[in-house]
Amino acid sequence: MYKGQTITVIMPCLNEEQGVEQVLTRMPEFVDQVLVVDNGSTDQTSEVARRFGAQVIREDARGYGRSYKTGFAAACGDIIITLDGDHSYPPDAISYLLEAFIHLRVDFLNASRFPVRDGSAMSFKHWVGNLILSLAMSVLYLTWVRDSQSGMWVFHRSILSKMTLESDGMAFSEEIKIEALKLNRHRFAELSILYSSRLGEIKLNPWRDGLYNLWFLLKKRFS
Ligand SMILES: Nc1nc2c(ncn2[C@@H]2O[C@H](COP(=O)(O)OP(=O)(O)O)[C@@H](O)[C@H]2O)c(=O)[nH]1
Ligand SMILES: [Mg+2]
Repeated sequence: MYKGQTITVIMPCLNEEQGVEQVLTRMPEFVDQVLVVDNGSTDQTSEVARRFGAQVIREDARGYGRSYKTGFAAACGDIIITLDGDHSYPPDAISYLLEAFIHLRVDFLNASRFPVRDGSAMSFKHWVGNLILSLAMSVLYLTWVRDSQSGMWVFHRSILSKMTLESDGMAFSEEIKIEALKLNRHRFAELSILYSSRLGEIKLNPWRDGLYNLWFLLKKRFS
Protein backbone atom coordinates (compact mmCIF):
# COMPACT_ATOMS: atom_id res chain seq x y z
CA MET A 1 0.00 0.00 0.00
CA TYR A 2 1.37 3.41 -0.94
CA LYS A 3 -0.57 6.53 0.11
CA GLY A 4 -3.81 4.58 0.26
CA GLN A 5 -3.41 2.79 -3.07
CA THR A 6 -2.52 -0.87 -3.56
CA ILE A 7 0.48 -1.67 -5.74
CA THR A 8 1.12 -4.57 -8.11
CA VAL A 9 4.52 -5.13 -9.74
CA ILE A 10 4.62 -7.32 -12.87
CA MET A 11 7.74 -8.86 -14.39
CA PRO A 12 7.78 -10.98 -17.56
CA CYS A 13 10.58 -13.52 -17.34
CA LEU A 14 12.14 -15.93 -19.76
CA ASN A 15 15.18 -17.64 -18.24
CA GLU A 16 16.06 -14.85 -15.79
CA GLU A 17 17.10 -16.87 -12.71
CA GLN A 18 19.99 -14.49 -11.98
CA GLY A 19 18.20 -11.21 -12.54
CA VAL A 20 14.90 -12.07 -10.90
CA GLU A 21 16.60 -12.76 -7.57
CA GLN A 22 18.32 -9.37 -7.64
CA VAL A 23 15.10 -7.55 -8.51
CA LEU A 24 13.02 -9.36 -5.89
CA THR A 25 15.50 -8.79 -3.05
CA ARG A 26 15.31 -5.05 -3.78
CA MET A 27 11.51 -4.88 -3.99
CA PRO A 28 10.15 -2.09 -1.75
CA GLU A 29 8.06 -3.19 1.28
CA PHE A 30 4.99 -1.20 0.23
CA VAL A 31 4.44 -3.37 -2.87
CA ASP A 32 1.34 -5.53 -2.22
CA GLN A 33 1.57 -8.04 -5.07
CA VAL A 34 4.54 -9.16 -7.13
CA LEU A 35 3.73 -11.20 -10.23
CA VAL A 36 6.34 -13.03 -12.27
CA VAL A 37 5.00 -14.28 -15.60
CA ASP A 38 7.13 -17.18 -16.72
CA ASN A 39 6.92 -18.32 -20.33
CA GLY A 40 8.31 -21.80 -20.04
CA SER A 41 11.76 -20.95 -18.70
CA THR A 42 14.12 -23.90 -18.74
CA ASP A 43 16.20 -22.59 -15.83
CA GLN A 44 15.23 -22.00 -12.17
CA THR A 45 13.33 -18.72 -12.79
CA SER A 46 10.02 -19.90 -11.28
CA GLU A 47 11.63 -21.55 -8.26
CA VAL A 48 13.81 -18.52 -7.52
CA ALA A 49 10.87 -16.15 -7.98
CA ARG A 50 8.73 -18.13 -5.52
CA ARG A 51 11.59 -18.37 -3.03
CA PHE A 52 11.98 -14.60 -3.07
CA GLY A 53 8.29 -13.94 -2.48
CA ALA A 54 6.73 -13.53 -5.92
CA GLN A 55 3.52 -15.08 -7.17
CA VAL A 56 4.45 -17.05 -10.30
CA ILE A 57 2.08 -17.38 -13.25
CA ARG A 58 2.90 -19.81 -16.04
CA GLU A 59 1.91 -18.75 -19.55
CA ASP A 60 2.41 -21.41 -22.19
CA ALA A 61 1.96 -19.14 -25.20
CA ARG A 62 5.30 -17.41 -25.83
CA GLY A 63 5.85 -13.70 -26.02
CA TYR A 64 6.61 -10.55 -24.06
CA GLY A 65 3.20 -8.99 -24.80
CA ARG A 66 1.34 -12.23 -24.26
CA SER A 67 2.86 -12.59 -20.79
CA TYR A 68 1.95 -9.01 -19.85
CA LYS A 69 -1.68 -9.58 -20.81
CA THR A 70 -1.74 -12.70 -18.62
CA GLY A 71 -0.14 -10.72 -15.79
CA PHE A 72 -2.66 -7.87 -16.11
CA ALA A 73 -5.54 -10.33 -15.79
CA ALA A 74 -4.15 -11.52 -12.44
CA ALA A 75 -3.21 -8.07 -11.10
CA CYS A 76 -5.35 -6.64 -8.29
CA GLY A 77 -3.51 -3.44 -7.31
CA ASP A 78 -4.87 0.04 -7.99
CA ILE A 79 -1.53 0.93 -9.57
CA ILE A 80 0.57 -1.37 -11.76
CA ILE A 81 4.34 -1.04 -12.13
CA THR A 82 6.31 -3.13 -14.62
CA LEU A 83 9.95 -3.94 -15.16
CA ASP A 84 12.18 -6.59 -16.74
CA GLY A 85 13.38 -9.59 -14.79
CA ASP A 86 16.97 -9.00 -15.90
CA HIS A 87 17.81 -6.35 -13.28
CA SER A 88 18.52 -3.68 -15.90
CA TYR A 89 15.77 -1.40 -14.54
CA PRO A 90 16.34 -0.22 -10.94
CA PRO A 91 13.82 -1.49 -8.35
CA ASP A 92 14.99 1.45 -6.21
CA ALA A 93 13.34 3.78 -8.71
CA ILE A 94 9.89 2.32 -7.94
CA SER A 95 9.42 4.62 -4.94
CA TYR A 96 10.24 7.86 -6.71
CA LEU A 97 8.41 6.87 -9.89
CA LEU A 98 5.30 6.23 -7.79
CA GLU A 99 5.70 9.52 -5.99
CA ALA A 100 6.08 11.36 -9.31
CA PHE A 101 3.13 9.46 -10.79
CA ILE A 102 0.86 10.60 -7.95
CA HIS A 103 2.30 14.11 -7.81
CA LEU A 104 1.96 14.72 -11.56
CA ARG A 105 -1.59 13.29 -11.60
CA VAL A 106 -0.96 11.35 -14.79
CA ASP A 107 -2.50 8.05 -15.89
CA PHE A 108 0.71 6.65 -17.37
CA LEU A 109 4.31 7.35 -16.40
CA ASN A 110 7.05 5.96 -18.63
CA ALA A 111 10.51 5.39 -17.11
CA SER A 112 12.99 6.62 -19.71
CA ARG A 113 16.38 4.89 -19.96
CA PHE A 114 17.84 8.09 -21.45
CA PRO A 115 20.29 9.64 -21.08
CA VAL A 116 22.18 6.34 -20.62
CA ARG A 117 24.79 6.95 -17.92
CA ASP A 118 26.29 3.46 -17.79
CA GLY A 119 28.17 2.98 -21.05
CA SER A 120 27.99 -0.82 -20.87
CA ALA A 121 24.20 -0.88 -20.44
CA MET A 122 23.30 -0.19 -24.08
CA SER A 123 25.33 -0.69 -27.24
CA PHE A 124 25.56 2.12 -29.81
CA LYS A 125 23.50 0.02 -32.21
CA HIS A 126 20.70 -0.34 -29.66
CA TRP A 127 20.92 3.35 -28.81
CA VAL A 128 20.46 4.31 -32.48
CA GLY A 129 17.63 1.80 -32.92
CA ASN A 130 15.87 3.16 -29.85
CA LEU A 131 16.27 6.71 -31.10
CA ILE A 132 14.79 5.89 -34.51
CA LEU A 133 11.82 4.07 -32.97
CA SER A 134 11.15 6.84 -30.47
CA LEU A 135 11.42 9.57 -33.11
CA ALA A 136 9.03 7.63 -35.35
CA MET A 137 6.49 7.33 -32.56
CA SER A 138 6.87 10.99 -31.59
CA VAL A 139 6.24 12.13 -35.17
CA LEU A 140 3.35 9.73 -35.83
CA TYR A 141 1.53 10.63 -32.60
CA LEU A 142 2.65 14.28 -32.38
CA THR A 143 3.92 13.90 -28.81
CA TRP A 144 7.54 13.85 -27.69
CA VAL A 145 8.34 10.37 -26.37
CA ARG A 146 12.02 9.82 -25.57
CA ASP A 147 11.85 6.11 -24.83
CA SER A 148 9.15 4.27 -26.76
CA GLN A 149 10.79 0.91 -25.96
CA SER A 150 11.17 1.23 -22.19
CA GLY A 151 9.89 -1.76 -20.22
CA MET A 152 9.24 0.15 -16.98
CA TRP A 153 5.84 1.84 -16.63
CA VAL A 154 3.54 3.04 -13.85
CA PHE A 155 -0.20 3.32 -14.55
CA HIS A 156 -3.68 3.06 -13.05
CA ARG A 157 -4.97 -0.48 -13.56
CA SER A 158 -8.37 1.03 -14.45
CA ILE A 159 -7.10 2.41 -17.79
CA LEU A 160 -6.45 -1.12 -19.12
CA SER A 161 -10.15 -1.68 -19.84
CA LYS A 162 -10.06 1.31 -22.21
CA MET A 163 -7.05 0.05 -24.19
CA THR A 164 -6.84 -2.16 -27.29
CA LEU A 165 -3.68 -4.21 -26.83
CA GLU A 166 -3.05 -6.55 -29.74
CA SER A 167 0.67 -7.28 -29.78
CA ASP A 168 1.85 -10.51 -28.17
CA GLY A 169 5.51 -9.75 -28.78
CA MET A 170 8.09 -7.04 -28.11
CA ALA A 171 5.95 -4.40 -29.87
CA PHE A 172 3.67 -4.53 -26.82
CA SER A 173 5.92 -1.99 -25.12
CA GLU A 174 5.26 0.71 -27.71
CA GLU A 175 1.64 -0.32 -28.12
CA ILE A 176 0.72 0.30 -24.48
CA LYS A 177 2.30 3.77 -24.68
CA ILE A 178 0.39 4.56 -27.88
CA GLU A 179 -2.84 3.47 -26.22
CA ALA A 180 -2.05 5.66 -23.19
CA LEU A 181 -1.37 8.65 -25.47
CA LYS A 182 -4.63 8.03 -27.31
CA LEU A 183 -6.59 8.03 -24.04
CA ASN A 184 -5.15 11.38 -23.00
CA ARG A 185 -1.74 12.64 -24.06
CA HIS A 186 -1.78 15.28 -21.35
CA ARG A 187 -1.89 12.54 -18.73
CA PHE A 188 1.23 10.80 -20.07
CA ALA A 189 4.67 11.66 -18.68
CA GLU A 190 8.24 10.40 -18.71
CA LEU A 191 10.95 10.40 -16.06
CA SER A 192 14.58 9.29 -16.32
CA ILE A 193 15.87 6.26 -14.47
CA LEU A 194 19.35 4.74 -14.28
CA TYR A 195 19.50 1.86 -16.76
CA SER A 196 22.27 -0.70 -16.20
CA SER A 197 23.59 -3.81 -17.92
CA ARG A 198 21.35 -6.81 -17.74
CA LEU A 199 22.19 -10.10 -16.01
CA GLY A 200 21.79 -13.23 -18.11
CA GLU A 201 21.18 -13.52 -21.83
CA ILE A 202 19.36 -10.92 -23.94
CA LYS A 203 16.04 -12.13 -25.43
CA LEU A 204 15.62 -9.27 -27.87
CA ASN A 205 16.72 -9.76 -31.49
CA PRO A 206 17.75 -6.22 -32.46
CA TRP A 207 17.20 -6.36 -36.24
CA ARG A 208 14.11 -8.57 -36.24
CA ASP A 209 12.40 -6.84 -33.30
CA GLY A 210 13.55 -3.34 -34.29
CA LEU A 211 12.25 -3.55 -37.85
CA TYR A 212 9.07 -5.31 -36.77
CA ASN A 213 8.40 -2.62 -34.14
CA LEU A 214 8.82 0.10 -36.78
CA TRP A 215 6.38 -1.68 -39.07
CA PHE A 216 3.97 -2.23 -36.17
CA LEU A 217 4.04 1.52 -35.38
CA LEU A 218 3.12 2.41 -38.97
CA LYS A 219 0.45 -0.27 -39.12
CA LYS A 220 -1.15 0.85 -35.86
CA ARG A 221 -1.10 4.50 -36.89
CA PHE A 222 -2.61 4.08 -40.35
CA SER A 223 -4.97 1.13 -39.96
N1 LIG B 1 7.43 -14.25 -20.19
C1 LIG B 1 8.23 -13.85 -21.18
N2 LIG B 1 9.15 -12.96 -20.94
C2 LIG B 1 9.94 -12.58 -21.96
C3 LIG B 1 9.84 -13.07 -23.29
N3 LIG B 1 10.78 -12.49 -24.04
C4 LIG B 1 11.44 -11.67 -23.22
N4 LIG B 1 10.93 -11.73 -21.97
C5 LIG B 1 11.31 -10.98 -20.78
O1 LIG B 1 11.04 -9.64 -21.05
C6 LIG B 1 12.06 -8.80 -20.53
C7 LIG B 1 12.66 -8.02 -21.69
O2 LIG B 1 13.52 -8.81 -22.49
P1 LIG B 1 15.04 -8.38 -22.76
O3 LIG B 1 15.77 -9.49 -23.37
O4 LIG B 1 15.58 -7.86 -21.47
O5 LIG B 1 14.84 -7.24 -23.82
P2 LIG B 1 15.31 -5.73 -23.75
O6 LIG B 1 15.19 -5.27 -22.34
O7 LIG B 1 14.38 -5.02 -24.68
O8 LIG B 1 16.72 -5.72 -24.23
C8 LIG B 1 13.02 -9.73 -19.80
O9 LIG B 1 12.66 -9.79 -18.42
C9 LIG B 1 12.78 -11.07 -20.46
O10 LIG B 1 13.05 -12.18 -19.63
C10 LIG B 1 8.83 -14.05 -23.52
O11 LIG B 1 8.65 -14.55 -24.61
N5 LIG B 1 8.06 -14.39 -22.44
MG1 LIG C 1 15.78 -6.02 -20.51
